Amino acid sequence: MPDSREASIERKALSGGRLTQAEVAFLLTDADLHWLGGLAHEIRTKLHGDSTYVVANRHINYTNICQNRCLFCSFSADATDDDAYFFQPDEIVQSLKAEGAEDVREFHIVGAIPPRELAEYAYFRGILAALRAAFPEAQLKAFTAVEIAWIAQLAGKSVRETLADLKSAGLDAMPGGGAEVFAEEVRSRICPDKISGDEWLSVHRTAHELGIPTNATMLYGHVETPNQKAEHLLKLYDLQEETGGFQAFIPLAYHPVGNRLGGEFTTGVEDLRHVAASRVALHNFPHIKAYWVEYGLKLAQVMLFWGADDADGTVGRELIYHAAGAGAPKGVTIGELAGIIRGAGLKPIMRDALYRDMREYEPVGEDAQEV
Ligand code: V47
Repeated sequence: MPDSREASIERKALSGGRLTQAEVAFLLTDADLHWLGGLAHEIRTKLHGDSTYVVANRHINYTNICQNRCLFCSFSADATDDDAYFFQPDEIVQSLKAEGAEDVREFHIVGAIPPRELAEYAYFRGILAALRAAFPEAQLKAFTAVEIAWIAQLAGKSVRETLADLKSAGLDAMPGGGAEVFAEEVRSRICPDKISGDEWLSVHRTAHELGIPTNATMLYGHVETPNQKAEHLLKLYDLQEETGGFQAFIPLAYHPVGNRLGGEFTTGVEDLRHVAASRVALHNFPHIKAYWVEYGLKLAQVMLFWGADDADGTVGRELIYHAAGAGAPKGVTIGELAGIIRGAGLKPIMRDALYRDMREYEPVGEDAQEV
């Protein structure tokens, strides 16, 4: 007798096999939510037990001046807008020193696509070099594939040469932003000026070949179809099979406030389904993040039982989601995050940007709080 659809998915997800596009679309739409969550939790537990990862990190959004102006983005500005800003490397370092970022293990550095008149190649290299010199203990997870493609154009070099040079300046890893949904029909509606899905994948492939681990994302809840999301996840699955260079996948729920695209917030049930479906489809990715900034701390805590094993970090001062209507705090302490994990009966493990230097969180002069 042929496998039921659920049995076929379970077999592949638990013992290593590529799901079909129809199977992934089923997970994203009609699959029973408890069955899906149970399978996602089984994969998470097989990989990590009750370990749940957190990092002391800071988000650095070096500029919001962007020539792409994606319709879903509430963060970007024109150079002439009142809220436009552009930080120089020494300003970034000074403000981080002023707020006491000495314990930070990961800087997450993402900005925009500033026009050629404003930024030359040396500026981007300079951000990495300045942070590396000022915070030698911290790792630099910097620049999405979209930024890397633009920085290479500014440098007048190939993506490979540019990444190799940025690595020599301190680039340790790359974040997963800018992926959105790879399908051209979606990109032409929500981000027509952004690099294509294939170019995004190609930058990540090159990074992996150079020994730079990266993350991946998918922005859902706007104009996309389940099949387009399934295709997106499977392209990521295939690249991971080829290179093994992805560390984490982060599902990103679209936030509709303050942009030209408009629309609705996703529901909590849709969010649970997307995190769980990602865990099952991307069973070859080591980590799935519950990025609390977009979901809020309580839903992110629940996601730790729906496939997520990583609660991201303290974040510091997030701007992209807060411009788009996020209700979560802008940053939390490592004690608060650890308390949320312990409050769920799981074990908080401190990590660095490369998932090294792992140790269980112990409160130091700061009480863990439970949510
Ligand atoms: O690329 C922009 C998304 C991303 C909106 O790699 C929006 O560890 C929802 O990639 N509604 C940036 N999403 C965030 C990101 C990220 C976050 C945390 C960790 C990591 C990682 C990566 O935010 C953008 C875009 O896809 N975004 N505007 C919006 N209105």
